[in-house]
Amino acid sequence: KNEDAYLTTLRDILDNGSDKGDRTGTGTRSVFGRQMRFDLSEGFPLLTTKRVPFKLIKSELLWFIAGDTNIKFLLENNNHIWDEWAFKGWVASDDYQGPDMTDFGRRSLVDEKFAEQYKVAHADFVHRILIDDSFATKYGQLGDVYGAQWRHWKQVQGGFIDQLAQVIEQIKVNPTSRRLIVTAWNPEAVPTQALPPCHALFQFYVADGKISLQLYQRSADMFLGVPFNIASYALLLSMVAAQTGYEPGEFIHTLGDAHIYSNHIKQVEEQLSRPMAALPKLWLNPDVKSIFDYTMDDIKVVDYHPGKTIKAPVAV
Ligand code: UFP
Repeated sequence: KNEDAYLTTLRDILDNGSDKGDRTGTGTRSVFGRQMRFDLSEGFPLLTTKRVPFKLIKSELLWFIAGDTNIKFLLENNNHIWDEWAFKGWVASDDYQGPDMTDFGRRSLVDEKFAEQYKVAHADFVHRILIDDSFATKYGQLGDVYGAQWRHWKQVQGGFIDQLAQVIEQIKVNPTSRRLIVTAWNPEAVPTQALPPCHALFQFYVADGKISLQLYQRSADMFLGVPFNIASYALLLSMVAAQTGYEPGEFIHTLGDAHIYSNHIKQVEEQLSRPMAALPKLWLNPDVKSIFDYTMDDIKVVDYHPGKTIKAPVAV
């Protein structure tokens, strides 16, 4: 019930996880292969044991659904969750003339003077994306991230596949299908990607008037990433349900490497000590007639009464 599935998995990792090194050099406690189930009839799974910023989840999902891969839309919505990936490209380019930003993520955690330089360079970058269209076109572009894979998957023989439009059409005309899949994992692209897709593949399932969604997430930052991922896919499921005429059933979150970073352990303990509140409700504007037509105002979470935010450093 509520967010139990999430909290139980956190506890499981703390108790049973292996200490494991990782790409970022931070170190993790990790388990392999877990599953969390959220029945959407019990409420919308936006965690209540800490505040999760739903606005960011909403704008990011609308950005994916639009097939957009340029951070400009996110910045216009005051959403900075993808900034680092675009910033990386900018500071590595010949056009960048500022102080050396190599390894900016880790250095800004340990070096205060550098952290200040990074803050200035980052603010300048964001500002230029917002005011300069040609700069945004060149340096706001993230390449093949979710929006591209969901809406315009590149075919080997040329042309594109709109996986999201196709899967929604298939749900409507062939709801018993066992092939209702959208994939983001492209082995040809992976070697060129700064961040290969974490949410690699999802599948829909229709029975008893309800539609469910299962996600396979290959790598799961349980404290910072996963609360976003749960809400994002629960929202996607709710939107697809609304557009295909089914009730939302379960969001099933299957995890590959499920980890807690070593610098998140204290925060996790804090969260586990907190009481759960009732889950909020989701409101979707019933007048919206296509998954591609939702705007920020058409999606709202109501009766959300979470505990305070818990801050933790992001591993990049
Ligand atoms: N991560 C998530 N959810 C996401 C996302 C990233 O948990 O939606 F984009 C985390 C998982 C991991 C890191 O800690 O980001 C990605 O690193 P790697 O590619 O080495 O798995």
